[in-house]
Amino acid sequence: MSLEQELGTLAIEIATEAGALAHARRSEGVSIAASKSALADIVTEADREVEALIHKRIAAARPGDGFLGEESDAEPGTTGITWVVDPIDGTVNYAYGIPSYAVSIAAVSGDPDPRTWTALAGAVYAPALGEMFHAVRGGGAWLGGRRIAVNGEVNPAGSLLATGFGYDPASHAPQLALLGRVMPLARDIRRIGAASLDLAYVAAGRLDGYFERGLNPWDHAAGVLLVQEAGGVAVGVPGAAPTREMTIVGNATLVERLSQVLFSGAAPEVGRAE
Ligand code: LIP
Repeated sequence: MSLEQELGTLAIEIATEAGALAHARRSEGVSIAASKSALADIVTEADREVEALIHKRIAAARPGDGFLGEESDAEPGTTGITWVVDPIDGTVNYAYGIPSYAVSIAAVSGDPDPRTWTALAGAVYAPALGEMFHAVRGGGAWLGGRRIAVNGEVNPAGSLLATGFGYDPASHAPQLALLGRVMPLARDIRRIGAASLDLAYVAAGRLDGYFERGLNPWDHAAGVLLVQEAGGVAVGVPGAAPTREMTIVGNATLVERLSQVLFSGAAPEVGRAE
């Protein structure tokens, strides 16, 4: 078994157990533990409990690996592998009882920096929806046992795009301005509320494209690998990998058009992308 396959199998196993815990806690009732960067940026007791479980399982299986989780301090490793974890992505959905939330687990090599790391394996598991998206580098992207792929064409009717907004109210006006620039390329917009699922849905062809500013590394680490292994393209600011500054994914043509609009500000011709 290759290293990628070993990491991928472990990611699926742990995401399955962690997702079951999150789902169980949801059914018991969710308590908000604290707010973080803004009043709307909440963490639940379940977020912390699920991340602790994931951390424990990874440390037992692969002592020496690094850990970068949303709810705990970064832990450098000694093996060159770091696990990048969002225990419950879509926390606000989770708190409100909306089923669009997921456990996102990725294993990366190199420095734990999204500008330079190489993602080797990833799993995005939505327990309330019973869907496990997974990929290992070079092994394609999968939904359970079914191979998935991005939509390879730009639809003349326009693209079904997803995006998201930050927790800080001050970020909303500029993010809405970006959305206004993008609308001429879109047939419609979806705001699912969990970046890992937005990315998984692009990989599965359920969305044509997705862009968002302000994502944390754990929001996109696994989902970007899914998109790449599904034949898609993932970029950040022009010439760079996805980071907090920007994440844009889809087929190559759509990503190029989105990047032009988002960074040049030039609105495309009104009407639909050809
Ligand atoms: C969320 C992302 C979502 C974004 C939210 C938040 P969390 O992550 O998945 O796409 O719009 O602002 O960052 O906080 O639920 O782990």
